[in-house]
Amino acid sequence: MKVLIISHVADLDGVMPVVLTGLAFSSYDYQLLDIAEVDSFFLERVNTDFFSSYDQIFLTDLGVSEEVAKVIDSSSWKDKFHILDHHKGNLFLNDYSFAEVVVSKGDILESGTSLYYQYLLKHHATKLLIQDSVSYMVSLTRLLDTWEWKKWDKKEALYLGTLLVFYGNKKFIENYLSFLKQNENFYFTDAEKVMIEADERKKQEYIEEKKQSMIVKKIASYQVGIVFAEQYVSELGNVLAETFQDQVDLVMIIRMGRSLSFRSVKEKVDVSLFAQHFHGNGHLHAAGAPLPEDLEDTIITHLIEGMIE
Ligand SMILES: [Mn+2]
Repeated sequence: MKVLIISHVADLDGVMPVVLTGLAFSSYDYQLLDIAEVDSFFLERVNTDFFSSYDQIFLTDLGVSEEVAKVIDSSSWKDKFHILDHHKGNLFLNDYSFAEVVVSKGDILESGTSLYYQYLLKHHATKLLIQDSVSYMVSLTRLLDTWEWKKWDKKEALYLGTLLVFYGNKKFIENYLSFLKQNENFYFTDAEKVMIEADERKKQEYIEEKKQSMIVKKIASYQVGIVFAEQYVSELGNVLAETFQDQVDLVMIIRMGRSLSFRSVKEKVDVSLFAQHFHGNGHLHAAGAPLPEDLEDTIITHLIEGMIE
């Protein structure tokens, strides 16, 4: 059986499904995409034999637009296709037989990884998949992605996210595939512990520096704290939203060349709705949006126009 897994490039919850795929199936390809790339990935291949060459196709921690969902629905391979996602903006996809979009079950917030793991246990359980080390990594991923780690102060979840940045997606996948095949229990190696500790210090400095550079603007009736940042985006957004909750309703992080991130800690501020102003999507207190394609060009042009002769 040959499997294709398409998942979110941006974080642990997107990358972990690839690791799970490697534990469940012997033959698979993977593709990690940004939200803005998903639709064109399907549209460019739907009229070729690309998808029909696989026995199962999974899309995790991501959704497609209504337009693309319709195209897939009339394709010959729709019965081999499964979407497992937890973004509330994608709930409309549940109208299609191939999608399972679940934000929460009872009071448990789901994540792309946790939903995919449940699916695999139900339909493709292997000895490896049911190991403690695997279910533990899945739970850390869910805790990180839903920011529930905070409730239990489960810092290991954060540290696993740190290791993903440290290794990079490809190396992380290779590393944990072999780790999980050899270890029934999860642990960080001594080298990883040293790295995590050093990174914790670096992160504190980075966050302190960004606190000083936040710009506040009123956007669509909200006071928005804006920063440019490349690293620690989720944690930074949450720290800023918490630290400045008297001044701002939400925080917008501009990650040049990548995306916009929105965070809030206020009960009444739904950043997934705010993100829609920027063609984005997400959850109540954490959302994202693509950047305009011409943004970098616009900035460069602006700089050149401002040049002194
Ligand atoms: Mn996710």
